[in-house]
Amino acid sequence: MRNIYANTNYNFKNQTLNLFFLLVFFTLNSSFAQYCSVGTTSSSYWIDSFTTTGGFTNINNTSTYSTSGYGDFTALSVNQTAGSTFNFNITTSSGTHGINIWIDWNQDFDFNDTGEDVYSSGSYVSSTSGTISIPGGTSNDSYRMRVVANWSNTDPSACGSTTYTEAEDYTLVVSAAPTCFAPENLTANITSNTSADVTWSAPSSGTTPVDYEYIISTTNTTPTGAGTATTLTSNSFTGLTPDTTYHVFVRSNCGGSDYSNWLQPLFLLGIAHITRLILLTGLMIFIQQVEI
Ligand SMILES: [Ca+2]
Ligand SMILES: [Ca+2]
Repeated sequence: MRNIYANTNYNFKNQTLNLFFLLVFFTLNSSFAQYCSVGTTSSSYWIDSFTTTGGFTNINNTSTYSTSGYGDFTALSVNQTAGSTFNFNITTSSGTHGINIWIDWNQDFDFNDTGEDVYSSGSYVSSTSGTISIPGGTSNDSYRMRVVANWSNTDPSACGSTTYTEAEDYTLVVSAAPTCFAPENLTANITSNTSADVTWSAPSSGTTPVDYEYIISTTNTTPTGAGTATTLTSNSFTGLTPDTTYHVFVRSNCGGSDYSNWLQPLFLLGIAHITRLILLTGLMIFIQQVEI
């Protein structure tokens, strides 16, 4: 009997040890699980812009060439419910590209599974747009979306380093429909080199807002706090610094602590140049670049 107890004890210890190593393995494995790298050996071609419409929150990202051909824009997200769709538009730097988009629906850190190749241009395009469907039953969660454009391949891969490629990663957030929607039609009118008027319109869906909040910033970071409240659907910003990029964020306040997401920044105040003819005394005419 002693031997049996001894063996039982030994087996128990052995199984505990195995379980320990199994847990360590899975912990390490999940810690290091990551998406395959993708990029390029050439900086000649890239994705200029990736925008979405039709989501509760949309992406509006203009970018140039990303270092090594990979742009991590996963902080930017398009938000929509399962069983619905959103639209995308892509423009490229120059020439024509083959373009593919993937979404890692089963969240296993690859883009190989059935249905994960959500868009393929199938041919060379300089810009393209389309509609992506979120399968019904998709769990509310965040999903990796990868966009790859290749100047010399009509069917670029999601992984690996290839010539004339740029890849950009974004996030798709699948969630229940909100009740408070962001304002729409955010537009900016630059009125001088230190001022601009920004207007928006009430959301066409959801609860009618009590008022709106806005924040003006020189960084492209979504606000975490409250903004300046207004019942108007416009605001004039003055005292701005010339030659500076500004981002304006606007959200709806539907009352009862029900706020919309911040509308993605759409407004850049830079310098616009016009050519002004200056007629001096005599017959001399100068051409001067003037900032407005
Ligand atoms: Ca880019
Ligand atoms: Ca997958």
